[in-house]
Amino acid sequence: MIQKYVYGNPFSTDAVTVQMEAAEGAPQFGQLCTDEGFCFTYEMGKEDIVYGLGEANRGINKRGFRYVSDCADDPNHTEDKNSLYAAHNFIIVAGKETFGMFFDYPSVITFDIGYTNLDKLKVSCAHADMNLYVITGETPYDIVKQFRKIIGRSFIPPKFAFGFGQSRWGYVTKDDFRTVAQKYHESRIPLDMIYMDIDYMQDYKDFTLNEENFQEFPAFVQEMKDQHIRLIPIIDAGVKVEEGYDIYEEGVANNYFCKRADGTDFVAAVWPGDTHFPDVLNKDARKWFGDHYSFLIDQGIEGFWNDMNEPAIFYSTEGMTEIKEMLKKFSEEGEKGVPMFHLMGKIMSMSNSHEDYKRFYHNVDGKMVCHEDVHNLFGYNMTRAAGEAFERLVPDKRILMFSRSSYVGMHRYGGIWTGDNKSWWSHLLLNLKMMPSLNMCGFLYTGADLGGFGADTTEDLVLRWLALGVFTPLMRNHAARGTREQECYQFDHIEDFRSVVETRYRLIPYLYSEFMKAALNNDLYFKPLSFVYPEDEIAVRVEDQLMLGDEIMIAPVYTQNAKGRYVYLPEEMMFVKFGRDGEITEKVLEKGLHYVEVALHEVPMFIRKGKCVPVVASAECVDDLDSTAPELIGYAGSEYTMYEDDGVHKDYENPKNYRVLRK
Ligand code: MIG
Repeated sequence: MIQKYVYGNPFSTDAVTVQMEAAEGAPQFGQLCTDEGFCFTYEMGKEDIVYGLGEANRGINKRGFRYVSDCADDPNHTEDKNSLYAAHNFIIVAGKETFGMFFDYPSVITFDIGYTNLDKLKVSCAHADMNLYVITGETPYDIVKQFRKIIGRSFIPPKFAFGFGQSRWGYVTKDDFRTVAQKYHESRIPLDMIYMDIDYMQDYKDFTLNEENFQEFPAFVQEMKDQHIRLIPIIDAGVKVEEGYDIYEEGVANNYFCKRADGTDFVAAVWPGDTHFPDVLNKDARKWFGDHYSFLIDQGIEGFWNDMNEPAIFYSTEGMTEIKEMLKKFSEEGEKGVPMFHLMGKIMSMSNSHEDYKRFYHNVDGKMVCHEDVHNLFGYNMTRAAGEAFERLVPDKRILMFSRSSYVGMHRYGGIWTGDNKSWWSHLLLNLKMMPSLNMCGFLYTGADLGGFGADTTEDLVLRWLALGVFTPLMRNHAARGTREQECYQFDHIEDFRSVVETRYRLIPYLYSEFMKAALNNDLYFKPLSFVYPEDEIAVRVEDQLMLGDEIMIAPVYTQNAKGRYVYLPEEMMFVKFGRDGEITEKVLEKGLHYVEVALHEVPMFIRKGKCVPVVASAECVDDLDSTAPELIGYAGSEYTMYEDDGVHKDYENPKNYRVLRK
């Protein structure tokens, strides 16, 4: 059952798509106070587990830390960080009492989950203006499904988006892209997408192409498609301030940019230098910005990634003026005028500052709303601008879209990549832990930068991380400018990479089928073990294994120099290893703890007792996969219902999309 409570004057976020009457009285759980801001407290049982929060730091069980929904462009995801790029304010308390809560609040909100006091849950924010949804149910899994139902169907990408993608911030010319395609081809490693980072634009201007490097772009898009490669360009949030640039001129003329209190357009410096932010909370501006994606769609582009949409700000005009004044004072009066640590502090804190978020406004149905009060909705609405535009521009076709920043509700318009991780083993594990939480909040098409974005990677880290990426809907290798090159062909054992990536392609019919079932039924693609084995006291605390779909469990190796790992089996399962040249080894293991050996080129997975999984031959790309007669691996006598469609159109409800395969 779901009850909605309304406090004060909530901003309408459109996160929830179902109309609900507000309930009288107070939620049956915990204490709620709206005297000074909003505060919800709850005394957790010693054994309670808290799930949720989607893209957030730390574990599947969120207990023992403080998380702050405050969308931030921070590329250092160390263990102490409270905020990442997203705001997914849905939690489930499971134990003594079991319930879910969605705090539909568009600005900064803090979840203190046993941080200040070991057994206290405290959720608080500055204003008592909120829609609060309280969900009760038999199990956390049941609660998640109820929540998913009220927030609407998750974004469904085209099928090619289940292929492997290569990205790097640093591909500049057509030849850079051609080289990637060619090297993958020569290495006989499947590839479906190459991502275009900011250098494809002219001076980092949205909806432009670099004039020198991308002449005759449609022909180039076609040239790549002839090699079964789709180009996926990035779109940044800020629009460059430059006279004569059409997007800038249109935005200024129509008041489509975010404004200062005095009505002038707010200026934030990002990659292009000074920019204005499209006011994506204004319906007209949202339509205008979204329609511009047609610039690339018309040239053959079928997918995008939206970046810098927290929105990231390097500095604002106002912030820079303050720094200049401090510097002037420092040069005139020295330490006495401005202590050095003060000056340093000011410079260090000028990016992504809430001082700036207080300086600009959105026009929401004619009302000026301070960005600070709706900060967490920007990335959501930028991606919504695109999603709504795709519905108008190409209503029958699916377009790939994923975003860096997000809020619940955005899951209907796009997926997520989890931003600037590092080439650290700990981030491979963080990637794994984040996946089920993201699913709980509606984000199914998700993945991390495989191999790690920042810092120099190593061959074994990329291989182990890809072996996890085999199972994440978004499987993309991406790295930052200046770091070690990490395309699969950059390393000694190309054949190892081939085995791992080919395993992905062999499993795509299954992974796609499970993804589609999850999307169409508001279900989870990744689940914690506890959702399937709630009675198993060991399983409920497992943080480094996941259930995928209804058939398998995954347990990737995430430790350097390990020959394998320990795996806990809550029931008998078939241990499957994908090796070289299509080789598959199978071994039934009984319930309990096992050490399994996994070589660097192998991909391990576990098939649940009595289940089977379809596997096909690998191919160069998704479009070339032949799924007419998949081989079934797993338990004899079992069957699998496979979902399959053309992967392009939206004929989701057709019963012909299902067929039963028997082993
Ligand atoms: O300030 O476009 O997260 O994936 O490569 C960095 C350059 C901007 C951040 C994204 C990353 C991308 C990078 N961008």
